Amino acid sequence: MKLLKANDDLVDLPFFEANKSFNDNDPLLEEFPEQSKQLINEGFAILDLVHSDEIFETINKKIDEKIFKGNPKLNPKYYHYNDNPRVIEAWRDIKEIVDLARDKKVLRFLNLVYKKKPIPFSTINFIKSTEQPLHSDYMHFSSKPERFLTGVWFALEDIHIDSGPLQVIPKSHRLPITTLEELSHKIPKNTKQLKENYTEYEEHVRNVVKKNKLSSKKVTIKKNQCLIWSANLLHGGTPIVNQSLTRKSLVVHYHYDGCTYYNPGFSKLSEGIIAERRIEEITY
Ligand SMILES: O=C(O)CCC(=O)C(=O)O
Ligand SMILES: [Fe+2]
Repeated sequence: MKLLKANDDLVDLPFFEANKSFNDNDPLLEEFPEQSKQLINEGFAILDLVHSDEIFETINKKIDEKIFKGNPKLNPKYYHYNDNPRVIEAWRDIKEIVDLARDKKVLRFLNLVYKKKPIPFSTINFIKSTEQPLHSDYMHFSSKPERFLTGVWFALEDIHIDSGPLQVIPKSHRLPITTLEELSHKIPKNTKQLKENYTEYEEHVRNVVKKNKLSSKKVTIKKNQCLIWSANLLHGGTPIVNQSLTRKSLVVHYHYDGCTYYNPGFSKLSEGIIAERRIEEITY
């Protein structure tokens, strides 16, 4: 598989993304021996958490109330691949989501891996599979220096194999970052053009996976576990086999202190166009 490109701004990348080894006495290796290895080599890691059952019951109840009785804030329609809602930024109303986004173990792990303070800044809640095609979240949330982005997918119930679990492509985090110019795209002028670009990007990802003969892995983690993926790891929601099954989960995205954040869908770095993004830290 083709690894990082020369122009992938190797300077100042997160340590593990630049293929540098951690010192033997680095607290990361002492505190998280398995998970650090997994993240470095495979691009994702699974952490066990220690919350009470109550927190999951409360979040699931409040999300149901938002969806069925309230007026939930959703991702735009063009980022939905079925009728299942993607509820965004529910942390503003549901304190227990902040508890998960600021989970001490998750923050400690990310801090040790990236050597910068993690900043949770976005949440999405799901009750069923999105069936979203493979993609990297770095196509949505980019940073300078590059690759200071992590996604954490919290299982809010035990995930059933037939519910359309999340899939990941192990080792795909090592692939070069895909950019608008690489796909010969223009900066979109409206959401229709944005969607067209994105659909081509999804096709590009399918081809990359095929060409590199990469395989996919379904993630059936349990309540009180979370899956952590690095910036460029390909992942998506698999098709639902049994429509009666839910797949309650929460994604939190983290950037890191002291970086610049930008939206790559509206940026062209070769022309010096960077669509900077302000982020708001998720706190109480
Ligand atoms: O949970 C899923 O099906 C995919 C979610 C996802 O990829 C995301 O929100 O970034
Ligand atoms: Fe994603």
